[in-house]
Amino acid sequence: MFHRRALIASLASIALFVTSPAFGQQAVTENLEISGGFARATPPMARVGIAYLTITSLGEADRLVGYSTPACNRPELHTHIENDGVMQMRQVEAIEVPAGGVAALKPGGFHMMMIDLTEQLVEGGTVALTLVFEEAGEVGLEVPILAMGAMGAMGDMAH
Ligand SMILES: [Cu+2]
Repeated sequence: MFHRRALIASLASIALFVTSPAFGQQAVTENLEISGGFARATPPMARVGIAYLTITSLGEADRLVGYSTPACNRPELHTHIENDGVMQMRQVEAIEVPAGGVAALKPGGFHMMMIDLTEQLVEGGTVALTLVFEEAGEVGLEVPILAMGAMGAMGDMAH
């Protein structure tokens, strides 16, 4: 009985998300909440784009192991490391979402690198992302394309 109520409650929250006028920028699973996502606009001939989002664990740990998007041919997960005072990007196998904690993909840190773009990312548009988690499986959402250099709601470091 309790289980069924919980199921109905979670279905209701999914319905809320789908009918939201905000392009489904948030996604919620049994264990994860994905919010604050955005991509940065690119110049016309750019080959590479970048997207950020925040993944919150509602209980269990999980790992973001990849993603796909129609916007590029080579989706990679990256981090930034400082090497002799120079910030460099490095591909990572996965991004850990700690139990009950947050994995923040944000300027200066972890990010989704969209290599070999199939289209220009135009400010005001959206990018469809399918995140792939070790436990939660595939989670789809659509993130807005903000201005070049956009920092998002809580960014405070340069890319
Ligand atoms: Cu990168």
